[in-house]
Amino acid sequence: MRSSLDRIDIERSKFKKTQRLNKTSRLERLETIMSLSSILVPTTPFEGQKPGTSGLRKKVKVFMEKNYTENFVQCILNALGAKVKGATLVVGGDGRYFSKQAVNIIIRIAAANGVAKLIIGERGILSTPAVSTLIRTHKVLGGIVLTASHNPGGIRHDFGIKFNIENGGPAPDSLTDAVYELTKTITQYKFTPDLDCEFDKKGVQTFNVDGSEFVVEVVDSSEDYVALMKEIFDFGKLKELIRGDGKRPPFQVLIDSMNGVTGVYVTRIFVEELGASPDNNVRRIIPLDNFGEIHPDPNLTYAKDLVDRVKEDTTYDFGAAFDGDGDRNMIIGKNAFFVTPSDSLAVIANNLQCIPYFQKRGVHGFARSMPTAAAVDRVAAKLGMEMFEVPTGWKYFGNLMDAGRLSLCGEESFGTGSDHIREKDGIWAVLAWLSIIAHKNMSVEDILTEHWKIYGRNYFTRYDYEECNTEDANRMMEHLEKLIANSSFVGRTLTSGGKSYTVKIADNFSYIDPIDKSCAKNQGIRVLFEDGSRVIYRLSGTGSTGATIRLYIDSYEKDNVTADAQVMLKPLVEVGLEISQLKKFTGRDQPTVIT
Ligand code: VG1
Ligand code: CO
Repeated sequence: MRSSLDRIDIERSKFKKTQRLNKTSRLERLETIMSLSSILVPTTPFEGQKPGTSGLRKKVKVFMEKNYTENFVQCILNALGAKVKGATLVVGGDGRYFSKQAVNIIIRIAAANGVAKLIIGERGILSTPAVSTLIRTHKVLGGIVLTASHNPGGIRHDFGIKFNIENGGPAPDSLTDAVYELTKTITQYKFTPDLDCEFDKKGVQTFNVDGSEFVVEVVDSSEDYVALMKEIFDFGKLKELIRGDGKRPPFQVLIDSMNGVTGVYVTRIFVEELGASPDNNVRRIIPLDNFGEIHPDPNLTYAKDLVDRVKEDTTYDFGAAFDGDGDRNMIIGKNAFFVTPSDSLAVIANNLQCIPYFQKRGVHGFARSMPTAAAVDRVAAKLGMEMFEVPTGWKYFGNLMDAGRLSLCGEESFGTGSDHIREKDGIWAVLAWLSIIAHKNMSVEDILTEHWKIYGRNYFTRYDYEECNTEDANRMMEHLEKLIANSSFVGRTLTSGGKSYTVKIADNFSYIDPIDKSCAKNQGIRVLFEDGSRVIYRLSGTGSTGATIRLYIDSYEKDNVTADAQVMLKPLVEVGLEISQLKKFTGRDQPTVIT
């Protein structure tokens, strides 16, 4: 048995060793033993800490208010209950303004609540898909993701916090509802004020907090994620595609990280692994805490810069962009030929055999969010695959994946992913597309045209009216509710631009999870027409100011598949605006974003 004096000696020698290590190389394993005590800090509730479609998003200044972030983090831990003691959590985000302060707050609150270990991305940087990967590979209780995703960053813009559960996916409604309830009554949070912990470099630090060991492991932001991508895809083939292989010239890609977190992963995967040129094949790959003052949202409006470049420089065969936290993707082909996310999902579904992961594991069902165009449904029907329609938000896919009934899913909002993790995954989607291109040896446009010839085409567009007056938006939704409740609405025919649409079904979408039977109500007004076309109205759950109205238009054409999308969709858009009286309620005659 060692005496306590022996133990003190051991601690001392460890401490000296640490100091030596600190002096010689801060990159080396960093070990600190320090005895610390936690305190209880009195606080009062804040209004409105209600997580939306994907976490709590507010202006940075709101998160900076005294105790605002602390309250919310404490409520997450309270909602998890006894499981928190001795647990491990992953922490990281897209590196936007206020991330480092938030990581420090989380470290101090987690330690005080008896969390045993935090796994933190270097400098607090982890893409949302990388957080999901780490939770799964390390088999931990969950992760705290610091991001407002595609919302702009910087001191004047947005910050966000969300919690992901054990399976790596966003917390279900039951948990976020519990967190929200707790935020209304919180009176104190636990805090370890003297805990100073660096997370700029890889290494392990050990602390003693209230007599228990508390470990912080700072990990490389991309290591586990890159390893996973290498298991899923054939990197040898992808490298041949990008570099050219003697028979084929290099397939010229332009990958745009939009100054978001994916820069870290794009550098590792596309430049270092697949041999893409750092000068010509990638852009905006240094993550900036304000995203260079752009809106890091990969769509035709906010990624116009990429679209213009690919249009101007016809040597490019392919372009892709991601959002701030790396879970969204946009795909374009030569001359900036645009692939709608709904079509992207359908094409990937139709070609999963090009990807080694699915060759090995088989394919077990597809899903899409309700407003996503139904193109993938046609692929599912042809392949005899189970097909699910869930509410907006990635959290609704998780249970189906865990139950082994879902392999591939997507949302019209530029989200695509598979059951390799429990988040949508931008880089994965691009690698999936490149795998399909390498396998089929066809251009993006030819792949789409071939697909439409087989399945017909779901022309799709989404009109966003951002930052509307909240009351106006609510009144418009109430008007729609009343309208569809009227028994004469079904059967009514609406005409515009020489086209007529007869209402077949109209409802407010609700969903019962097939696995845990939980029910999500009021997920958006659907108007479904006799010919299979659809108009959908929802209020966004990710904004931080006012209300954003989303109008989704999905129009199916069996034969006329290569017409101009905006021309094809105009009549149905007009019908959608007429039904909702959007202009009357909001005063808006133009959307702020069209995708
Ligand atoms: C939007 C999208 C939704 C997506 C969500 C989170 O939600 O419509 O499809 O899952 O953002 O994406 P809403 O409620 O604003 O329509 V992200 O990239 O924030 O994680
Ligand atoms: Co995102």
